Amino acid sequence: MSLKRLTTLAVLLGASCCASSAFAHARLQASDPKAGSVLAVAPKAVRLTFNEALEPSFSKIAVVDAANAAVALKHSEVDKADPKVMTVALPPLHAGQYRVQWSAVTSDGHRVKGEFGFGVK
Ligand SMILES: [Cu+2]
Repeated sequence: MSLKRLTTLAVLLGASCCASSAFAHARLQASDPKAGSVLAVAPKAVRLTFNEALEPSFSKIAVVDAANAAVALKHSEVDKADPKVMTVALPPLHAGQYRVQWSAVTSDGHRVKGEFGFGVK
């Protein structure tokens, strides 16, 4: 069996192992602003909705601008009433491109990271 095939098999096995477990990895299901959106009015917050309840102490949102400089943010908050939702307030944003970089831990304890962009006109 080739190395490539072995790797593919390992990936498939890994995927089926986690998909069938009671707890799933954090997976982003919706965001505000939406990925790839260009907004006429700068958003006042980033709101992310996940597939599972988040562990607040291990989950956070960061935002960087087009020069990859971090936008100064307060702590991200996991919604107490709906722990699948994490938000962070934004300062007034200039026109430009931004990237939201999130990391999230759900009850299975795995850290998952992701990012997406949005623009402000
Ligand atoms: Cu997992």
